[in-house]
Amino acid sequence: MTGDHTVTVLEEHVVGCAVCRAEGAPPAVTMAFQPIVDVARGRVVGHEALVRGPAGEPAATVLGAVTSDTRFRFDQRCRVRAIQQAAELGLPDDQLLSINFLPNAVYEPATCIRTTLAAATTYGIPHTSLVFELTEVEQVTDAGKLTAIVEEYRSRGLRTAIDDFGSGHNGLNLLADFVPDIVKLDMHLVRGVAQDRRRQTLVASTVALCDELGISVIGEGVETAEEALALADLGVGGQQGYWYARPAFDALATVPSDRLAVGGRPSAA
Ligand code: G
Ligand code: MN
Repeated sequence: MTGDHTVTVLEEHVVGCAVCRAEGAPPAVTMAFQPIVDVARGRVVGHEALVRGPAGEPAATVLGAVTSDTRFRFDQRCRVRAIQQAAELGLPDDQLLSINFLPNAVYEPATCIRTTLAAATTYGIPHTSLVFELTEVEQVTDAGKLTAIVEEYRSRGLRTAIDDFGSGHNGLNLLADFVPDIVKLDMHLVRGVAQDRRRQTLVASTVALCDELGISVIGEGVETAEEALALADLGVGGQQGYWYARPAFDALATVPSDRLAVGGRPSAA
């Protein structure tokens, strides 16, 4: 398939980066895509690319096979794959493509982004459609580098998000170092939010502080109508989770129309 050939060419063309070129082959990956809904506008505004093994193995299995000798190329491979597959599945120009990245796998921001942008150009995905999600699995070892990455990405019209906000290493302290475009609420805050005053307080406070800083909020892992409605009432404008659609491989999943918002609130159907 020409797509695979192009991925290999792009990966080998990790322009000027000796770090990537020196690494061994990372594990093979494929991507599943899960839609992100804007509940006020009642429409899908983007898709998150979620890494899986070639036979659909879960993300944890794939990530577990990444070593310190392959992490830079692994990160590059995931970005290129996500862009290639999203293009093949017909991502519309006005929808975002959200890609997870390992901040500690960025060696030199300007060089590391070049392969990603080359892939976007090759596959016809507008650079401004790309969102980079900073995952919480690793502590960012160098806050100065993180700021440099975000500034480099922003100067190229790309968006950044803090993933799993509230869990692991992705807490308030990250916002002290840089302001992303998007904060994604960890699903632990979302689970049962409709019945839980404490979670409601945490979500409302996060929305308020994000409003103040000009950051959009997306709730992750929304599984029920009650969670969807409670989040909408708390001002969480973006939502993602099994309630809307499960991650899919063969197509960009659609969201049943009765689950899209009506008048700023998702329908309870
Ligand atoms: O860490 P990150 O948020 O990028 O990963 C999200 C993970 O959660 C993915 O592996 C995805 O398949 C899974 N996921 C997506 N939606 C839901 C959901 O509604 N409930 C649960 N339990 N998991 C979800
Ligand atoms: Mn993510």
